[in-house]
Amino acid sequence: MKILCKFSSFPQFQKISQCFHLQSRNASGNVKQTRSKTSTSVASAAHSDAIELFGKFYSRDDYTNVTPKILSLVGKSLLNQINHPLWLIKERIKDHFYTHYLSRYRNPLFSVYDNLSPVVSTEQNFDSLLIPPDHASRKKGDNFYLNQTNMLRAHTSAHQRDLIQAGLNAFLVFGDVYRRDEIDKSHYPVFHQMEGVRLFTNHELFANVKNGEELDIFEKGSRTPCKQQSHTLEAVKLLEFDLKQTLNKVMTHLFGKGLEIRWVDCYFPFTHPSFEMEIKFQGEWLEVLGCGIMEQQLINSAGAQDRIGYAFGLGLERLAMILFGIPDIRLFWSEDERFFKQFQVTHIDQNITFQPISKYPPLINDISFWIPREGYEENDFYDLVRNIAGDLVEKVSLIDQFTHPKTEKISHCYRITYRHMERTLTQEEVCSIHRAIEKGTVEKLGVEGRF
Ligand code: FA5
Ligand code: MG
Repeated sequence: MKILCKFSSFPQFQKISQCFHLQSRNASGNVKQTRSKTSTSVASAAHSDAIELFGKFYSRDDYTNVTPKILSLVGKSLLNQINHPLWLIKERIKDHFYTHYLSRYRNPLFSVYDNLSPVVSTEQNFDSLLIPPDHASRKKGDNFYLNQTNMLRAHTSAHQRDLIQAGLNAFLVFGDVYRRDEIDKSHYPVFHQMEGVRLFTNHELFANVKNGEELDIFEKGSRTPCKQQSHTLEAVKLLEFDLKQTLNKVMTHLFGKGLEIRWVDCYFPFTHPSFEMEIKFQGEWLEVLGCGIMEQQLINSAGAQDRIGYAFGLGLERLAMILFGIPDIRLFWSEDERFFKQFQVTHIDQNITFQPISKYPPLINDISFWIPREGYEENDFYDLVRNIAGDLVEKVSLIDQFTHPKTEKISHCYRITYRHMERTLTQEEVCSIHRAIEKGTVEKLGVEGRF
């Protein structure tokens, strides 16, 4: 394993604790320790005008929209809890990269980070990736901001530029990421991603190609102060091939052969071309990762202008759900022993046959209201529901909306499915939660109830 001591003087790297997984398993994949207790919260709201996270204070402003519920999940570090399914999938992916990708000196090619702080600047999360200032992905409605300049990372891509700048050519970053999103069995406001980046020099890219020494990664003479260097077609094609092959191999390592996958063209502002991989799961195509050839301007801004490369971001819950047959994304946050016991392995490659904890019956309640003429965001409602009902909510869906022909007021009707993962809910319990949601929508979102 590569340990990045040379970067320890950089403040942003001080939280790296690579020793954790050294203790957790030896080189042949045998697991030595048992699962540690869930860590306590690292957030404190002691200061009402500031949020404290990992011992630092962030003053609130009109951008602050992070909720107490979300803050209570920061620092849970599911990825580092031995025998958690996300830890297991991380270990299997690391093992694959450590075994199959070696440097000239037979060291692992990819350096691995799994403890970078999820608190990043908006500059890291967006600007460092050349995401334009007015891009939709910056919306307050989609992200958890601590204040105008700091946020909980929305993706592990937030670390790309810094790690390239620190001198790395190949790395993997595992981390928790935070998004205000819809609520259903495959979406949760906190989930986990693995970022991968690999850069190549001219020589490295074409080393195994016939007459490779005659090929170039950059078009000749095309770099001017106004125009960035452009890639040659052969370089892009080779990179795309290597990228897709690398990711196909990860999937074969995790799932074996016979998995149904497909590649879909898509768009990310910081990669071109870009792709997503989808896997057939329970009869539907589920997107599991995004990837692409990195924009040269991004690589240049990190001081690696002699190299080109690609990046990828995997959704770890989605992979674990498919691999172990976990039916609902909320289960990853369960503290139920019956869930964890099933992932206790003595070797990371041990087969797991997950027995779903029997599903308890759902209770369904609808809520309708007139939305205010301005300033209403659907994600505000989803957050409110999550804050009040927590993990008792399985799904919230907008089932009806209409505009009153005379007043032009808009009405929304949402269906809330309540279900406890570990027991049957009573009608009274759900009723009182539902009433609290009704009250909250009126008080906090300024809607006019139709209850
Ligand atoms: C991204 O986050 C890009 N940063 C990925 C990337 C990296 C592209 C490097 C190019 C280069 P996206 O929003 O699609 O992309 O998320 C990546 C994966 O995270 C998805 O494919 C999905 O598997 C998972 N994911 C996204 N949203 C959620 C969610 N709310 N809950 C669980 N998993 C999610
Ligand atoms: Mg995507």
